[in-house]
Amino acid sequence: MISSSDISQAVTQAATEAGFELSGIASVREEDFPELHAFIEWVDSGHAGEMKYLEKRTEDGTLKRASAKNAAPWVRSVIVCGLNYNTDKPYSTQAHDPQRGWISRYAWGSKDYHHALGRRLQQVEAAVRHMAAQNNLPIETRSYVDTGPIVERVYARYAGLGWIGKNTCLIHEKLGSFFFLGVILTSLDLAPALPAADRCGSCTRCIDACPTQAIVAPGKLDSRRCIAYLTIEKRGEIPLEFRSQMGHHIFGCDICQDVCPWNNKAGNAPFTEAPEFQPQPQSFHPGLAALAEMNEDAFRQAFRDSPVKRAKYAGLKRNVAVAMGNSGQKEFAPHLEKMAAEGDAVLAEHALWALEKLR
Ligand code: B12
Ligand code: SF4
Ligand code: SF4
Repeated sequence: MISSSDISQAVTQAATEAGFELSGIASVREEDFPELHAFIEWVDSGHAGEMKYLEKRTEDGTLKRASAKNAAPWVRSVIVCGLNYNTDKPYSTQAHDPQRGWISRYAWGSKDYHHALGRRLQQVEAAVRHMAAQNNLPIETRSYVDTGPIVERVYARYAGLGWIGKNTCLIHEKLGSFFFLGVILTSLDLAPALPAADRCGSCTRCIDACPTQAIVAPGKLDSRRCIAYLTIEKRGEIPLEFRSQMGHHIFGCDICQDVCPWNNKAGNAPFTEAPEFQPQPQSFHPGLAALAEMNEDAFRQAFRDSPVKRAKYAGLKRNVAVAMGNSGQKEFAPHLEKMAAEGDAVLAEHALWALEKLR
């Protein structure tokens, strides 16, 4: 009879073979996870903004994400895997070319991370199912990369992959925080890992560096103020109070990770060799003028397999207009005038704001 620790070891081996740098197992003793209670308070305080999918409820009115059992009543353990996406390119805090916009580090690759992780997670899932079959163990599994109602960082913490930093990112003491998470829910009762110790200490660099004061308390982020939310998730108008602070950001934001000592220590934040995450020219620090001139077909073509498509054509153009306004480059005026005349009322309003700012 195979033991729970044999299975845990086999999971680690399968995850390593699939290319994951990190893996671990969390229990679903969620009554012991205070972060899930914090999630409920977070939603109730309105911090999710327009991301209504985070607020979905079960029939009895509880938040779906408050427990993995709402997604799969049979779940006994959660396997969590981490995949490094860091590459050998500067941080946003080191890039100052006013002609260019900043796309967040996680979106530079040739493939969307859902695809890159999903493919590897399926490999781990197949290995676990195979092992269960060989040992006549009945098994159910289901894997998610952002695609299920699971607060992934909480399970990652209890699976020992790292601690949740004051910037709310999961941090590993060697890998830093530039890695994605994927989870496999399983009906097997596996031995859980020990959670990693919190190593933020007295540091507050992320809180101090956030341009929009979105980290309202350690480990608590008000999405409505976060540039990642404003540039990716928010449709329609970006509130005026945040536009100037958005700087050169046109998709996502890395500042609270770029300043984190765990991504800056010598020997930390190693580079990935995964082919899917190697930076593509259209995504790494792209020229703003070329993006302003892009039509919808060119946008679809350039970002077909990239996370950038989530912002949609209208959203990216809107963000480009704001970055142009913040650039101080008067030569962008003709591009902005053209955007103001494209027939999209939201884009026109942002382009006019930018023209005014440049004047
Ligand atoms: C919604 C979402 C967002 C939103 C909200 C982010 C947020 N911090 O809540 C927005 C659009 C802003 C966003 C931005 C980003 N995201 Co995002 N996002 C998600 C998503 C889909 C859900 C997260 C969620 O439930 N948020 C709600 C909050 C409450 O949960 P949480 O942040 O996990 O917070 C827990 C801790 O803060 C904890 N906690 C920790 N310490 C403490 C201390 C105290 C005292 C208390 C009370 C609580 C507490 O309590 C919370 C749980 O209740 C997850 C995928 C998933 N299904 O989990 C990806 C995910 C979190 N995102 C990810 C990434 C990569 C990003 C960006 C880096 C992308 C970018 N560069 O633009 C930024 C990072 C910004 C940041 N500082 O978090 C990765 C994170 C990987 C990692 N190493 O941490 C995830 C896991 C996706 C993935 N599968 O890899 N994201
Ligand atoms: S991602 Fe940017 S805007 Fe959001 S909390 Fe971090 S530094 Fe602030
Ligand atoms: S910058 Fe400092 S406080 Fe913020 S997550 Fe990193 S170590 Fe923690």
